[in-house]
Amino acid sequence: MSLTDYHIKSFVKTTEKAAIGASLYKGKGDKIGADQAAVDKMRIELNNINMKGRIVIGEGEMDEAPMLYIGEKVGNNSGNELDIAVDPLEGTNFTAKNLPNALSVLAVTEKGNLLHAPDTYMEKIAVGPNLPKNIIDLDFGVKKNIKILAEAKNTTPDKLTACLLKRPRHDKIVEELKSLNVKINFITDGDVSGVIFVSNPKSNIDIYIGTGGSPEGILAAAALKCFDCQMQTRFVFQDDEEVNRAKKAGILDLKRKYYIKDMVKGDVIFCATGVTSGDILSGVKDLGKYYETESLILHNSSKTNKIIKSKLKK
Ligand code: VTB
Repeated sequence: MSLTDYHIKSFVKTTEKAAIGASLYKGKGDKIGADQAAVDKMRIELNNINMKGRIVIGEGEMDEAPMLYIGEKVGNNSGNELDIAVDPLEGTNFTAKNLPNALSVLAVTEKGNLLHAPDTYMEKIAVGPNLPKNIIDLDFGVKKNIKILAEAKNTTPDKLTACLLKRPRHDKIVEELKSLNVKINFITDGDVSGVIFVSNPKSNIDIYIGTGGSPEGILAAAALKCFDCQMQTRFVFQDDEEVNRAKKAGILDLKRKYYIKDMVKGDVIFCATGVTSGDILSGVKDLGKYYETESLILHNSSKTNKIIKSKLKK
């Protein structure tokens, strides 16, 4: 096993430090400052880890992001070759406005095992565990997916809850959900958490649907892989520039539908630390001499799935 306890400890410390950095900006109306603080802290921690790491999903292309850009080498250049997807602050608005569900997130695989997703939009659909394989499909459309899901869960559409980002581009999906009386749980941002909700019976979310950022899609896929959930995605390109970016990233079939196994191969570690308190995790607490953090740690091959609290000295 090449992703070990050492990696789990080191990577969770990375999201903890990034979350603490961002937490200093809670409610200050400065989403850029919050993001920058998370990026700075995350980068310092990543560079302490024994690995030959490479950022595959990051803050942007080399020319647009000075730190944690796609392709940036991280780690102390010893140990395994690893590929890393980072979202130092998922929910910059949440942090700036001190709203729930801001997280610091990353996922790690061995080199070559993460899809190099360009920073474009992506259609996403996801459901929880213990359902027949490949039950949902982006091409079925909303109504068919809902009906199949209700049948598999031995219930009716009106008993199901769908989670989606509140955006005008989702009006048609909302209309179709309403026509079946499906309950809707809107989120304003943060579709990494939105997708992960399907894994958690306490969240009562049966299906996640909609279009959001593709970097967030890959991170969510990494988490769902560890929960044995299902997800399907497809890139949405808005112009030629985005198509070129995708081609540069090695995407040949632009209309391809991706399953989790196509986005995240082999073993994976996923870590998320709460910045503001939310449905999955508590946010960073300032305890005077210490910060207390809460993190979700998932590791596919060791079947690790736990939430830990840490105290970090100031
Ligand atoms: C999502 C969500 C992000 O962007 O991907 C969303 O996860 C999609 O973009 O937290 P639009 O805001 O353009 O709809 C965020 O909400 C912000 O990066």
